[in-house]
Amino acid sequence: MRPRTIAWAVAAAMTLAAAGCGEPAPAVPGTAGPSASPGPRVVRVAVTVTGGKARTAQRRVKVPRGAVVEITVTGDTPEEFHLHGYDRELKITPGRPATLRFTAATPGVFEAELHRSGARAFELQVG
Ligand SMILES: [Cu+2]
Repeated sequence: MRPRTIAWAVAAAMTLAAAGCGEPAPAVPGTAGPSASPGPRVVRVAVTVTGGKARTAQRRVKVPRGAVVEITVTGDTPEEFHLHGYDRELKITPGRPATLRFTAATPGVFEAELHRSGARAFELQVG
């Protein structure tokens, strides 16, 4: 008798723990399925960065699971925008809006921050 179930449990725990900054996020499958509703909802978030400070209409953006999220970031200095959890990044060039588009398939609260200034942009709440 070999304790194979223990190895399984350890592997599962390690998978769940991998959610930190800079670590690769688990693959997020698309939401399109045979019973998908007529077109996903699109939620747009505009972020403006001036003087190292990020401004958004809401501090916490709530979206339903499965919605398409479109984040547009405009900055006055070179920046790096990072959405944790989904682990998506945007390189910001001064004066040029950059857009990130993805399907919010994973529920939870995810922090969006700017790496150069260290400022928190907003929190994305899915589900
Ligand atoms: Cu980060």
